[in-house]
Amino acid sequence: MDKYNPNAIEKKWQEIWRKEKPWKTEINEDKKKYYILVEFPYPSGQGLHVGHPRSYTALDVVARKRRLEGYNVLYPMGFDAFGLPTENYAIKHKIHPAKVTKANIDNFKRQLNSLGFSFDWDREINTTDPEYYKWTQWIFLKFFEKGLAYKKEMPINWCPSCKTGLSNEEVIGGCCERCGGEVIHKVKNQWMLKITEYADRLIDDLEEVDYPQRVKAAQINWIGRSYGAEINFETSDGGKINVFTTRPDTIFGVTYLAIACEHKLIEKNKDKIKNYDEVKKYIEATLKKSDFERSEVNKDKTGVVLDGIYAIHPFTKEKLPIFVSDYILMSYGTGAIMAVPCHDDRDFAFAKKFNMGIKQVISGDFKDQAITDTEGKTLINSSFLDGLSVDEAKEKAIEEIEKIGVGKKTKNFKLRDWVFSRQRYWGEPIPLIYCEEHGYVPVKEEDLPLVLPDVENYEPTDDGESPLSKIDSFVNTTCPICGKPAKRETDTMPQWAGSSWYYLRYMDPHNDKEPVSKKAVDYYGPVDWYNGGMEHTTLHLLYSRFWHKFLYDLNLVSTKEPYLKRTSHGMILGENGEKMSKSRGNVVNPDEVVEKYGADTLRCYEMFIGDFEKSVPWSDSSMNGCRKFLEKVFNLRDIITDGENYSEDLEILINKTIKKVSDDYENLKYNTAIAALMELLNEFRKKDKITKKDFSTYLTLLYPVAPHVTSELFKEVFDSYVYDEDWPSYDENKLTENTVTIPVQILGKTKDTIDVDREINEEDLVELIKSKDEFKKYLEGKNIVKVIYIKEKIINLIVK
Ligand code: ANZ
Repeated sequence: MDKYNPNAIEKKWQEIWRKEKPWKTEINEDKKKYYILVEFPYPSGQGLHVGHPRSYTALDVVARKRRLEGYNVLYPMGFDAFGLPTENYAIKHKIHPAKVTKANIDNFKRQLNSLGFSFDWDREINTTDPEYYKWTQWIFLKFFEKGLAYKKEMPINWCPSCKTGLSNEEVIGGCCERCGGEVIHKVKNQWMLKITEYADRLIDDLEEVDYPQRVKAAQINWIGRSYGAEINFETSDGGKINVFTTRPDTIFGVTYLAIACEHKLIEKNKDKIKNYDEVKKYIEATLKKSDFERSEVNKDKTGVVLDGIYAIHPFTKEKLPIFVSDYILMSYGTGAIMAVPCHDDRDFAFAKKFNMGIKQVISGDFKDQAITDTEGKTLINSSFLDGLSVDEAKEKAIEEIEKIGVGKKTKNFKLRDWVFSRQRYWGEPIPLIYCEEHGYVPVKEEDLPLVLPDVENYEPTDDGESPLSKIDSFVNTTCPICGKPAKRETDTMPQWAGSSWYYLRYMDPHNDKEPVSKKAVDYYGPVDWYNGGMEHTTLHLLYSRFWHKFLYDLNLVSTKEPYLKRTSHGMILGENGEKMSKSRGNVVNPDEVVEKYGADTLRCYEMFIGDFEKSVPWSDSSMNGCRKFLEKVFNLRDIITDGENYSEDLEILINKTIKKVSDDYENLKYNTAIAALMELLNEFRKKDKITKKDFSTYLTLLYPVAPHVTSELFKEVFDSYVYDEDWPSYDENKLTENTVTIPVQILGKTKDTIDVDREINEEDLVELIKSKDEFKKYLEGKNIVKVIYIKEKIINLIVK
């Protein structure tokens, strides 16, 4: 008896798969397709993280199962390789980022292959490959053509240490997502993508897809659609302040107005504002802060009243003070608010500090806190709104506001347009040329890809311009329209660009005529199942849905949504329960795990350690448990017997296990599927035999999780490939035992139990009880006057 030797087995099978390409996918109209996608990795210098295989194994299980179910499965892999970490590493070590990327990808590929994933490597993509980013640039030019890419001078988030602009999404708590340094504001001319044009559809079409509720909610919140009103308040200087509110119902609770520092009213009234110097000082101090700091709810409220002007309430004609305050953002709504201290927390805090009036207009017990809960409340102190519910009052207030011509109903979004420029080297060059006469002109399609020039120096510049701006041979060109000297755009695209459409390229990766053919999209699209991290819920998922909808409008894809179903895995943490990181010294290296335990054990372990959607700490002892389990599977071949040897209970357990494993693999319950397989294994070992048929079924069920060892055993015993099998089916009628054990009561007291056929009727059951010695003594000479039988559960005989 030879011992389980995973290293030898795994190398052997990986070599077979590399040569025979059993996972290669081709369009086949006679077969139903199933497209399975996992988020492609960023090939960092650290190599594969043990967290990566959690997602990849889970969907590898699904991919392998689907193939046995007869589907034509597309399960591709690639690399999202542009971006800052590589560029920063390259700068530090003075190696070209392209070289760093190539080395990292080679290492990642080696590691992925050592885990035996069934990817179709013939479809591998790499976002930094000019053959790929040619089409990323092409799509950008479509945005430009349609007026959805535009240049705008705007304050951007600027990371002084990375020397680059960041999107709002990349600023976490006022700091750079990449380096953790503080982010400041800087005004720059930036390329923008008009994602806001798709805001409604990005919310409404979520109804069509199967995403976890928390993912949908995160997208909806991020887009932040709200309905409200814009209301004009006349000002004492004869002008107007237009405020945005989601609560027009509270119009009679207004006690002051507040405007953002950038609001144009201030400059306009320079001469009328008596304390202009004080106001100006306040504004200067505020502009240094980030939006994040300014809008923090709990922070101490600050502001300055505009002394010398006031606003007039549109209904009561009351005079209302106007403040400038940092909690009003210029980028949201109209940059001005009507403050209702009694029903808004921030206004309440502000009013307390500045001694403003507080007017209650929504019913409820008002104490030392704003009443923000509107559930079941009605309007008070509000003239024509009195007695209405909040929803009714919103409608009625808007009606009246529109009637007297001081405002209108509006829809507002929190979502901003997407800052699409980066002043960095390692990204897709934006393919535009600036001509004095013709403005921005697209690079001709036949001149794409616009390849990143090979340069010596790709360090960012201190003035915030892209390193490309220093390369004269790149910058100086001619206008595609008039042929006169012109200059190239030198900004590059953000890291999110390449991943916004990669799932389409996998369908047709070698197409040199278009990003993807309609034929391929119609066959493979949309993605049936997409798994990825929760951290990509608001960024990547939103961006790629936006690009997809844009391509849908261009009739390049046929469905509104790119992904039918989305799931998310929890993270794998260090053994101490903290995030794995180099600095904590708790990183587990998958190479060492594969070396020590084998890839099948690692796969099994990653699927077994707990609820797939929750984070779990790494555990060496569970690794050992999984390894022991596979050893026992390996040794099953020593107890194979010819012929049938069924006991009813084993047959039922097998059918039950097939059902459970089949269902669990579909529902992210990999851990309980494996537990069921462990239980069945123990049953075979107890019996000390397993039939060939059961052995085949068992290996097939385990194959998606542990493909190497099951392929080996299957080939040895049946001389064929386990992956040529059909997925096992079960017999509906054999899921439960036919015999049940029923307690028998006489006059309500349990005397003993009886084993009977599940389907026995009451009459036969009573006869059977009467015939049994253990009950005879209670029944002799007595009459059964009543029988209470609860099917399969209990029987009670009433005797006299
Ligand atoms: C009056 C009011 C009364 C408000 C009330 C709220 C509660 P959401 O719901 O998040 O969209 N607001 C409007 N523009 C603002 C800006 N530029 N900066 C800071 N705050 C702004 O928020 C909408 C509410 O936020 C608006 O409705 C406005 O305050 C405030 F009981 O108007 B509300």
